[in-house]
Amino acid sequence: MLAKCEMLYALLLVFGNGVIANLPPDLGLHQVPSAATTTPCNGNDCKTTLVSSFLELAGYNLTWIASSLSRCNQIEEPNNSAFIEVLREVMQELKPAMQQCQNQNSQRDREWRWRPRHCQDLLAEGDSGRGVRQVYPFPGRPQDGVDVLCDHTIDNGGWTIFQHRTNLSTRENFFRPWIDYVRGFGDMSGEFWLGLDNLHTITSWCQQELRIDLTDYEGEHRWAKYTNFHVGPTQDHYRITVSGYSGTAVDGLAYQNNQQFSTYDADHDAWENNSAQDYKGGWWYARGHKSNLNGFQYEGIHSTYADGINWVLWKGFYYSLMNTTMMFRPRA
Ligand SMILES: [Ca+2]
Repeated sequence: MLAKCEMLYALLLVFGNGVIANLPPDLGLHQVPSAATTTPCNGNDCKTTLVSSFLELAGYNLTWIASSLSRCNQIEEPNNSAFIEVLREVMQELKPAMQQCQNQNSQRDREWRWRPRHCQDLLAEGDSGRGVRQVYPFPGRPQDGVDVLCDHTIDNGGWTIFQHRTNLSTRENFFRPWIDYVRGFGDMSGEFWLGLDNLHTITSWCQQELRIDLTDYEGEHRWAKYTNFHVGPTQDHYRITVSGYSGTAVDGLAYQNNQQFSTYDADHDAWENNSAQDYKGGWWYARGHKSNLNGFQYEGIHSTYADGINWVLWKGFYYSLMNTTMMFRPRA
């Protein structure tokens, strides 16, 4: 067993002077993760930080590292011929702890990769069709799953559907309070809203694209696609960021872009009135809307102003659509 000071000093020399590349490969120092070895390094504090992070990685506890470092800063430099031998012994001592650490990391990686984060992960694993699947979208919580509706039939698949309206006989009430829109509601075999908390979590992984499909009561279908879609955190009332439109439906979300989400009991719109109350839905209202896909399910033409399932730039304020689907996937 090497003296603590000898070991620490050898490591300080290696990391502090950046000499890893010139050392024999059998020492095993190339296995040290890059974060501990590539930081530009000048001065004793920096050397100490690198050695600390390496020893912590190898399984030594922080108290041991701190007390050893404080007692070992006066040591004499060993002569060059002995240095490699000292280092070889150091690495022999550290290797089992490093190996254990690496095994734990790769086990975690395997479990994480095995669990899909979203529908596109499932598609990559060979999933097909359309249906309810379980995904694990929470970083650092690989055990917590969420049911989502995946679609692999539209536009190359990999979509996570978060909103669906349809004229099936059993219709869902979308004129709901804040807490329902946060948690989600409905039935994925019919009409539903996935929930703002999940929307925020899953759209925060990386850049997402959004697709919206719309059908009217005459059977005409239109679509809108956006290359950038994000839903902000609860503290920002799930603010929407959406841009990069293409499609056939005309851009019905440009007017709602950068707005917070509102419901009749949580008014975060940009208007002195309460849009969610007036337009009977939950949405990213501004001073009103140019789209209202969570509005009341009138069937086609309605006489009341702007409170149906409206996509205004296509059908106006007095026409409620038959089917809507809103879905997202990581941008390729
Ligand atoms: Ca208001």
